[in-house]
This record gives sequence, C-alpha cells and structure tokens, in this order.
Amino acid sequence: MDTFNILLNGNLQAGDYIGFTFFTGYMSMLAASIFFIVERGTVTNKWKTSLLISALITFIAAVHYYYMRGVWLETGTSPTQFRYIDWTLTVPLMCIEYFLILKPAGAKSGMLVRLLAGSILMLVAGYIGEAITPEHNVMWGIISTVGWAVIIYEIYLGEASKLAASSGNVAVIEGYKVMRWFTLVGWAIYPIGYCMLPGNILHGLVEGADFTKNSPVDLAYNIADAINKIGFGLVVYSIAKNATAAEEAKLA
Ligand SMILES: *C/C=C(C)/C=C/C=C(C)/C=C/C1=C(C)CCCC1(C)C
Repeated sequence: MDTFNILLNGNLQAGDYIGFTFFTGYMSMLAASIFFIVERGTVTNKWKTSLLISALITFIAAVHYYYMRGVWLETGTSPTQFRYIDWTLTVPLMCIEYFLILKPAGAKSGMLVRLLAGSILMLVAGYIGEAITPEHNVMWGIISTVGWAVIIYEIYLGEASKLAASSGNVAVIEGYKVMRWFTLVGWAIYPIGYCMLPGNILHGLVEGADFTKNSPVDLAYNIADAINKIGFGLVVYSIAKNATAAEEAKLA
C-alpha cells in the first residue's frame, strides 16, 4: 500500500536534487515524444519512420523514468534494473536511426548487425558490472567499453561513415556528423558516471557522497539521457526537415 501511494503521489523532498532530475527527465521525455509525433506530419514520407523512432526512444524513456522516479523516491537506491531495461530498448533504436538515415545511400543489414552487436556487448557487460558482480566493475567496464568502441569504429571509420560521405545529400552528410558526435561525446558521460561507482577509478572524486541521497552515478546518467535521447532525436529531426526543404525546393 505504501509503495503504491508513493508511486502515485510522489514524495519528493526539498534537498533531493537527484530526485528532481528523475522528474524533469520524465516530463521532458514525454514532451519530446509529443513534439516528434506532431512534427512527423511536416516531413516527406521517407522521413516519417525516422521521426517515429525518435518519438519511440523518448517515449520508452518517459515510461521508464516514471518507474525509476518511483523506485528512487521509495527506496533511495539506484533503479539499475529499469535503467538497463530502458537502454536495452532505446540504444538499439538509435542504431536503427543510423541505419534508416543511411539506407538511401545503400546501407546493408550487416552494418546494423555490427552496431547492435556492439550495443549488446556494451550493455550486458555494464549490467553485470553494475548489478551482478559490482566487486569486478572495473573489468566489466573495460569489456563494455569494447562494445562502445565497435560502434564508434563503425560510425567514424567503418562502412557507415563511408556511406554517409558518399550519400550526396547535404542534410544527411552534415546531420550524420552531429549524430556521431553525440555517440562519441554525449555517450562518454555514461562511462564517466559508471567510473564513480564504489571500487572504480573515479570514485575518489565523490568519496564523501551519500549514494542513497545524492548518487552521482544517477545524476550523470539522467543528464546523459536527456542529451542523448532528446538531443539526438532533434538532430534526426533537423536532418528530416532540411532534407524535406531541399526536396521541396527541387520540385518548385
Ligand atoms: C538512451 C540511452 C543511452 C544512449 C545509453 C548509453 C549507454 C552507454 C553508452 C553506456 C556505456 C558504458 C560503458 C561504455 C562502460 C561502462 C558501462 C556503461 C554501460 C555505463
């Protein structure tokens, strides 16, 4: 009964700044979903799926933030399970965004498979290090980073980058560069947060922090999610808008 009440009514205390970010995360993900869905009507048909995927990413996150907020308020502990369930759904959707953007340039399913394989390795290893054997979180963090590196290689040096460069579409060429910058720089916030876990290499920076009230790891993840889900979606949106404008100019 208590659980139910807190989940429904909230129990946010004045000093709970991490709690604040769970609430703002929830609301902004929901608002972004509505934005992408409505704006879908303003782009040409071939871009509609990309905007739908952007909306699904933020919507899936909104639902998980709703639950994570509840766990945080009720227990004051990190909602690691919901976090990773969310990422397991949303990171592959981001890989699909890359695939859809590059499909007109000739992207093959092999590229998508490599991105997905990197994602799975990254997330499974991260989950083991964070939730199953936290005493070995350094080793699992390194294994997880290999998965991330597979993705970075593909989008900076691999087939994906070659396809983008040869696409002949200015909106795609420019937008793709911003997308991959999110995947390199924006995504780096996650491993930085992870390294603050007890026993990991950056834990010294947050030595005195009370993880049950002000978990720096959750703060990092919540900030990173807002940047990488809403920001990334907006980049896809601007590619779709620019490409639509270019197509209309050609027809006029
Ligand atoms: C919407 C959610 C996104 C974009 C989540 C991305 C998550 C990562 C890039 C996580 C990466 C990690 C490492 C590279 C090493 C340490 C463990 C992780 C899972 C935090």
